[in-house]
Amino acid sequence: MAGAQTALRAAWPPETLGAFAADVIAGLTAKPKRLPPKYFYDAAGSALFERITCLPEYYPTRSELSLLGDNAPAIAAQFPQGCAMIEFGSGSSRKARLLLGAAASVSAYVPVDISGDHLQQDVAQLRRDFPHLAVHPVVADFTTLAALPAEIAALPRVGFFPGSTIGNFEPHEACAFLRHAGVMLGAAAVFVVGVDLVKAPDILYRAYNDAEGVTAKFNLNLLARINRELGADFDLAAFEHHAFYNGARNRIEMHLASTKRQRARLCGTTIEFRAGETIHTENSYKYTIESFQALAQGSGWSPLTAWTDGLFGVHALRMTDGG
Ligand code: SAH
Ligand code: AVI
Repeated sequence: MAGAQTALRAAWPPETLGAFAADVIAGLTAKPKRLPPKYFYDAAGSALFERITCLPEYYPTRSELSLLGDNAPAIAAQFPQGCAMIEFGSGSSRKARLLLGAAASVSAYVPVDISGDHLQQDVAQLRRDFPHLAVHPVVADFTTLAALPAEIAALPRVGFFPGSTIGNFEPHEACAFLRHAGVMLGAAAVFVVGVDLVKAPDILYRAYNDAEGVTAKFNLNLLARINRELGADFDLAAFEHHAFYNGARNRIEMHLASTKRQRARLCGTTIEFRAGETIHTENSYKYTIESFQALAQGSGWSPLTAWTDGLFGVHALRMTDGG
């Protein structure tokens, strides 16, 4: 361990390592070990997430697509004429297409995503399919994004945050993000947020432990990415995907569990693992319609409408005056 401490000091300060390396070293030297879920989404991780959305066990995408498809005209009716729609964590923009198809009021679309290659590919197709729409992609971390494209400065704004990506925040972070989005979207903005519902634990368990093992690959890709980009030597065969429902906290937890006592090297640092020790890679919080509305209200947003099929909720919120 003394060697690891020395190596760790040699690798600091974090600004010399880049944000990814710094976050990985900070997370893997913390107790318990953890990694930020935003790093799942390199090109390989984004492709694996797209496969997850098609799995029979992963109901959230099917539910939300059908809620958006059925209610797009009612949702679009809330949008001001000539508005810009800003989507946070747009992925394939598949869900935005449903709203864009129903909302002639949207004149500009700003997909924001951390996964740059994925975003550029989808934007090219979107421009072909919606030739009258101005599309301004932004490759950025939406939690720290300070400014939106200058081209939409004069337009009223609506926000779109589907997929229950808000569930990947701790509740206090979700509150901070909703406030941050409120500042970016401006007074009287409408915000459409997709949120997965609390439900029977066995349905949740299966959604994150699919029979084909795609979610396991998505989880393990985080270590594969660290090997690829930071030259680490994680033995992927010696880590297992663990996902379970933590009922006390209404969240699915994903971990990578070390199957044996082992060590890995990255950026001059040695990380030691006990047999069975885990890296906590993701939380996916589940809300009731009411608990999410309470969170939104405490974060400067008034609930307008919620559409649900009993599995998933799509919420329309309006910025609370002075919120
Ligand atoms: N909205 C899509 C994709 C959800 S997956 C859907 O509903 O199916 C989560 C998406 O958010 C991914 O595309 C990922 O790249 C992006 N993402 C995750 N964390 C992010 C962050 N901090 N900043 C920007 N994008 C992020
Ligand atoms: C993007 N996010 C809402 C997904 C979720 O369900 O928490 C990510 C995911 N993790 C495992 N499967 C899907």
